[in-house]
Amino acid sequence: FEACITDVGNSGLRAEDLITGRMRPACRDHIGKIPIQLAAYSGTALAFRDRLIIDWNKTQQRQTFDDQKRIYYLSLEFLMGRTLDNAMLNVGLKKVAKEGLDDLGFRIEDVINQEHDAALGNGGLGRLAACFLDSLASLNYPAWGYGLRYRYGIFKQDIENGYQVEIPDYWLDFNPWEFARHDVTVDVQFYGWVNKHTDDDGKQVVSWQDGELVTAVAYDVPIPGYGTSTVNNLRLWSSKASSGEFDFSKFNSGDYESAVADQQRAETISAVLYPNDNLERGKELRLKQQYFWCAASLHDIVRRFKKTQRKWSEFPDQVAIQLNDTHPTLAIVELQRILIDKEGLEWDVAWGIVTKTFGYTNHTVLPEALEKWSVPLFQNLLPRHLQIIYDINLFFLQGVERRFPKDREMLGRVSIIEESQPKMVRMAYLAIVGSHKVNGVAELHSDLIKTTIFKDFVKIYGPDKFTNVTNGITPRRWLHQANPRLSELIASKLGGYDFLKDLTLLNKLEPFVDDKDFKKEWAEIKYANKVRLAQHILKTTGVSVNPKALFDVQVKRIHEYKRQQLNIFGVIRRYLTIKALKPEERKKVLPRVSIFGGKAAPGYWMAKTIIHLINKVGEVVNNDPDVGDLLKVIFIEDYNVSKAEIITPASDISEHISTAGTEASGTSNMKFVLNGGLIIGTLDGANIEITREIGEQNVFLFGNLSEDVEDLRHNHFYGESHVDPELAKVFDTIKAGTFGDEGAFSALIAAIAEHGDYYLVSDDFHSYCSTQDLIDESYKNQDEWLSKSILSVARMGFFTSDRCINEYADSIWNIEPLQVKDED
Ligand code: DL6
Repeated sequence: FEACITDVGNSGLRAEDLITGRMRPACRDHIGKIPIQLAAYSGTALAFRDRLIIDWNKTQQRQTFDDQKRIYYLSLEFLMGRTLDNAMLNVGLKKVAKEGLDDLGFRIEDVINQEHDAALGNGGLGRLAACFLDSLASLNYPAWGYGLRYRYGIFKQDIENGYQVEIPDYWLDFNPWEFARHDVTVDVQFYGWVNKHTDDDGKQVVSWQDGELVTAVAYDVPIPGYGTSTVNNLRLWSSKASSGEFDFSKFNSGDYESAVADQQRAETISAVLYPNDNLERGKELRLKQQYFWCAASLHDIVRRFKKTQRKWSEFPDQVAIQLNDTHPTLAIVELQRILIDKEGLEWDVAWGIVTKTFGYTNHTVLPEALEKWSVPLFQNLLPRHLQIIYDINLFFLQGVERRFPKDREMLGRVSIIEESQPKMVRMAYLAIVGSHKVNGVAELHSDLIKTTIFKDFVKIYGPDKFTNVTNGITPRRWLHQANPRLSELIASKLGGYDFLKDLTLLNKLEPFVDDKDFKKEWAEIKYANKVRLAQHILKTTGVSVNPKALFDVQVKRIHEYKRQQLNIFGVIRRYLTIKALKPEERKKVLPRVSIFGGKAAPGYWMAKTIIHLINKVGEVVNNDPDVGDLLKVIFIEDYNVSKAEIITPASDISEHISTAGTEASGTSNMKFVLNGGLIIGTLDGANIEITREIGEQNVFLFGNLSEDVEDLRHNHFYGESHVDPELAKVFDTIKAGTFGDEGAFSALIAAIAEHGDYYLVSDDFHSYCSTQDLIDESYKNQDEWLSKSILSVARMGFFTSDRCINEYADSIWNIEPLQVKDED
């Protein structure tokens, strides 16, 4: 089979060649032994891969020859999803592939569905990185992504008896989109000790000695741009034992375990993605992953720069490195180490180069997500880096002291080292001190970081170091690929697909808002997408849902701050309301399907309890004859990128209901609106800018504002606080055992009723429910609903990740796109 697919890939044959037998007879024999759909997938993928390789090579040559400044995007997560469909669309040959596959009796959808998602990410942060890669290539920026090649991506989620069960996701069985580069390796050092001595010229020499070496092997993934021949590179590092690999003498003498232990320990580094979203746990292996990846990437970047034989002072003119959150902050320290210990630069000269090179993006203000590492752990694993961090801190604090001599307390507040027991390294502070720009990911979030967690740093550096780049999404995947019929309809009105490269062109749809035929087609497409989702739901859950009902969707990681509990409590209230109606009154109720999806971090008990409650409510509601089609509650298992591509185009309303001030941006809000779904949301993250762009009349807003959150929390503890009466009824219903063992949900209720309701579920419940009632009323007027839907899409131009990347390029990276001629 391997030989067979390699044959197809290497020879440039097309999908049909695989099936019709333009290949070695030996390969043909294998066809009978593998599922034929998978064979068709392999053939198609390898044929497209061949095309990409040619452009990829040309792009790399062009970028090297041109020698322009490059951007290196360092992210521990790249949530790429599937590649084949995207590759076919980006190179503009999906139609050809479809026809070819049709002729051979295959449905292109079945072939596409053979691919395993590349799920090297947890949620928004990783998916943002994937959208950015698409935009960087589509806009012809010379750019590389650097990440880790986890053997296991985010776990697969099964639901058993209503509970989440985690199954390993081994995604590498057959992955045609990566190229092992055994010729590109870096030895990365851990542990050991630091030797400082003075050489014969009286110069201090520092070297990091002994310890353990682990080899990083590069795996390259081509990233094709849309409508361009640019194919950028994503380099993922895999760990293996450094040379020597295997101690055969130990093996032969019977000491099998220790013979393989080194090898296994090394391979463990890139084995698993940590499955936490917005939560850091401080485990040594995680720090090892971070350093392993930063060291390998920095080595690679420096190696490439040195080939140009430029002076070190030119490094920041050639290299921009963006830190996707604090996970890659060690790259700052590693570059400083390379420059002073290996290249012999003076500290200040080196530090000037480092700080001009890095930019840092903050993605959260949640305290539990802000990374801190214990000093003793650092000391043991990375002794030289800890010394450098102490020096960075010393010089930084000296500067602060000079500027603010009267504010002694400030030194403790901004120190990179927290004087706790044990002492901790505050990675966000290190990232700020080592970067020339810090950005948040939506306006509110960028303001909040300046006024809360990084307030002192604004005083120290001035406001200009802090900026905002509101997130965006790629319209190629999230409109054209996920919703081809809507994309086609839009193209038919705008005279082509240029909007996929300039999303602001969508505003030309506004005149069609009263066009009856257009509206009819718009509605038909939404309905067809809902039918497709209903089929998926039936197949995967056995529950039949009515596509004419209002589809209400909340799909994202399960987290108390994202408030899926608010949603399910609202669903229970709805259930109670329907039950209390007389049969003739029920006829007036608008049928609704409440759809949930998302993973809980395996150790996050409260999030798992929320999943459990959703499933238990579903079991009761979906089987209650009094309710019938009026309400269905669905939990879609194993939510991932490819499921999002089915779910997003099918929503009528989606929920973005985090406690104000907690969701940095959100990006699914953008995806849903771009697909003609309306949203219910709090004034949080990018909801605010979406509202500004599309108009308040097109968004269902509710809830308290971020500026009131602190006072409300304070009141819960020190003032009058009570549970909203409607919510209290919901709690009584749960406590009565309506949804099974009431004890299973007691912690969820207690968090709100007894422990201070940190996420303000009770405070927002009334406003949430009345807004949901308003949604029911609005949906009944389909004509008006459609107008809102069309207008919203027409005004979503701002939220393309192309705009976002151009902003980063201009205001942070100072890079230019490469001119690409057609004949290139
Ligand atoms: O910026 C991408 C994405 C935002 O859209 C979400 O609002 C935010 O929660 C997420 N942040 C994280 C933080 N994790 N860490 N570290 O995932 O980023």
